Amino acid sequence: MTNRLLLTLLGLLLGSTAMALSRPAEILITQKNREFSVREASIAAGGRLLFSNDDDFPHQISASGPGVAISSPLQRPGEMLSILLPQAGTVQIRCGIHPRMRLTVQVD
Ligand SMILES: [Cu+2]
Repeated sequence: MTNRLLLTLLGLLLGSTAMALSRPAEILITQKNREFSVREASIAAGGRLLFSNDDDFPHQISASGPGVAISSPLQRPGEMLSILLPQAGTVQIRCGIHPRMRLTVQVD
């Protein structure tokens, strides 16, 4: 193997590692006026989504995707909810009370 090829492979390896590290491990998402603060998010595998309820009525979050199948209890105003996303893939989040509240999370 030539030195140039080795350097190229090393560069690719470091580049992909840097990309993986740039994914956040935790994202805070607020719920206000029957909306999630974002409709799309990217997070590292093993990361956590934190949901605040900033409305004055309850929400109820469900999450489905690789390694996650959650239907939360009623989340009352002011309560926080934490959801672990253990595996890479696409996770769909929605509110069981307000069907228009949807969020797609890419886990890498
Ligand atoms: Cu809701």
